[in-house]
Amino acid sequence: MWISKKPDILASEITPREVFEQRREFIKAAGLGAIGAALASAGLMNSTRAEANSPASGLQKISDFKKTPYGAGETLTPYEDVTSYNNFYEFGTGKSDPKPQSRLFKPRPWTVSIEGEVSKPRTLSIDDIFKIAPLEERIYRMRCVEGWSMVIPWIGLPLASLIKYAEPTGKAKYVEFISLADPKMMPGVRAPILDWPYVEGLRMDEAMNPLTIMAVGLYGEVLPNQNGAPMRLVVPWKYGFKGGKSIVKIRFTDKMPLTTWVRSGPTEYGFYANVNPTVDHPRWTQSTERRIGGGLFSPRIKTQMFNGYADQVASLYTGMDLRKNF
Ligand SMILES: Nc1nc2c(c(=O)[nH]1)N[C@H]1C(S)=C(S)[C@@H](COP(=O)(O)O)O[C@H]1N2
Ligand SMILES: [Mo]
Repeated sequence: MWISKKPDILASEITPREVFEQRREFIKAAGLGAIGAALASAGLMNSTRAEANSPASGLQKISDFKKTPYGAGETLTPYEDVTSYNNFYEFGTGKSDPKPQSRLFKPRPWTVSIEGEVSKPRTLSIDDIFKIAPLEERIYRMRCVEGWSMVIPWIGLPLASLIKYAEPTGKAKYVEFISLADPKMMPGVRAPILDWPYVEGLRMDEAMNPLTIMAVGLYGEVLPNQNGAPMRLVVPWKYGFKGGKSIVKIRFTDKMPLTTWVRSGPTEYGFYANVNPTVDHPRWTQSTERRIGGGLFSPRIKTQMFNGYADQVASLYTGMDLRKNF
């Protein structure tokens, strides 16, 4: 994400990707030269997928989850890329900032308050949320708005389960997701980079769609801080910014929430933010994307309508002009 009125953010969104990739390529080249070639020919070096499947992060493992067919057959983005190339402005505007800057962030204990149009407002602990529904692993493409994408094995619960548990009233037409804004643990929040807290929202039917999950983990472990610990939204047919991180409040409303990016740049970012290769961002094409982790010279690939999930979600937007409702 970036916005026109803040040139520092603009710069940080464009340059770091190149710098970051170059540095990674350099590290790979340096590290995998002679030794890597020897190990590979001796069959001792596993593929990135196998390597990525057992992250040596020290984070708590999640063992009680069911694997689902969602996204089976996709090549996963290596764990290292998923957890070191991030957008999380509470921890800095550069893609490589969140990992080091969130080191001291404490995602536990954690409570989430459920309020607004519900039969009874309540506060849940993150452990309660783990128990609302059985956890599932789902492999989804995370599509980011600047033309890059990742394929991530998320662990989470269907948002629909959490919503049913929350018992919204008949007046609830939208759900608002509010992230933590703690200046003590989040250095970015001490600066007026965005209007804190970060706010996202979905229409109720989008929130209830079976594809939408509240993620609590990835790659078989609890979420790393930089990916939105302890709980973040994942909406696979929308641009990445719809996935609010480190959520502390879920509010049901009768009005469309004013989300952070719409507030920052209403002509650039819409409420819906559906992946749509036929509607360009005012300043860049949205018809192609680059898979992160494929190396500097990986070719751009064609972006699919609704990020490839059209069969499941196109009907949510029947009759809507997707140029106006971008
Ligand atoms: N609270 C909060 N949530 C956020 C953001 C943020 O800055 N703050 N960035 C969004 C954007 S622009 C993207 S692309 C995704 C990135 O998620 P990832 O780092 O896990 O890939 O998180 C989204 N959620
Ligand atoms: Mo993004």
